[in-house]
Amino acid sequence: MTEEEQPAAPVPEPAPEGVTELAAEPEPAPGPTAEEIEAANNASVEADLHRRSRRGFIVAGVAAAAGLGSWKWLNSRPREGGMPWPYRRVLEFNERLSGAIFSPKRLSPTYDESRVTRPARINGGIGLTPNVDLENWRLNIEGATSLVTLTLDDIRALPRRELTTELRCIEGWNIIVHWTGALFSDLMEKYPPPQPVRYVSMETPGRGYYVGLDIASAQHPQTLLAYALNGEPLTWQHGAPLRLAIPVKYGVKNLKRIGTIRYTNVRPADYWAEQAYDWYCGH
Ligand SMILES: Nc1nc2c(c(=O)[nH]1)N[C@H]1C(S)=C(S)[C@@H](COP(=O)(O)O)O[C@H]1N2
Ligand SMILES: [Mo]
Repeated sequence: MTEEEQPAAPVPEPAPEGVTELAAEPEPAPGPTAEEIEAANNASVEADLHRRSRRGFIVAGVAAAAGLGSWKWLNSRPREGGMPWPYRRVLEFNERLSGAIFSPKRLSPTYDESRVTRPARINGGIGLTPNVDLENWRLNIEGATSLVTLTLDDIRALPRRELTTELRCIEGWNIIVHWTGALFSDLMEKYPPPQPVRYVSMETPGRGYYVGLDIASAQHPQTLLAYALNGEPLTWQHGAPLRLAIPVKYGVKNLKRIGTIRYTNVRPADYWAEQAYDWYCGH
């Protein structure tokens, strides 16, 4: 339905912050209660979670909410952030759902080390240069309580983790790789942001390549800051001296040669999302 076709019923403007809304709202037409919408959504989630893509679900969710009441009812609801609240609820609900999809409980499969693909495939050199100055390389953390500048030894001092997992490229190939490194969550615990944050941004020195991560994926128990691949220190093509290994995401998010890590509440820019790939790029 287009803007012009919408019912003429006046749509109340949002009340200013802190002001109780007493304005003459049309007598509510019979419609579902917030609880009924929530219940209907929850029921459809359980049935649909494994069947639908996130995008498909947003459409289905809006359609389900719309189906419960009349269009008129929906559009006569007070607005929050410029849209009638049932839509806002569905969007918030979908945001919570993507949180559930990236639940820390969902582990990516791991493999016996004998299954490692040798040699590891090399793909994507954006933001990399052959002559990496390992002596002068530093990892900067922005958005922590104070500015943090770390050496590779600082990363090596964190508990050492090993993981044999799949690296999946969006171009359609997979290899099995063995990573050695520190858990991002251990780094974050040692150098925390002053307040909880929703996102982490990572970029190469000079920001030739950059990725944005939701905080749940960054803190996932398989997300590593890796300094070795298949038992050898990283070569420059694989992102020396330190790269991201995030097996719950496609290869594009596995940023090679991290220069800066930033905690943020604003969804960070992402190199391939800007080229119209899905921002989450989970699988
Ligand atoms: N800095 C940087 N990191 C990057 C890329 C890139 O172009 N530049 N490409 C990504 C892509 S698309 C893939 S599939 C993986 C490949 O990692 P590999 O070369 O170690 O196999 O790196 C990712 N990280
Ligand atoms: Mo990739």
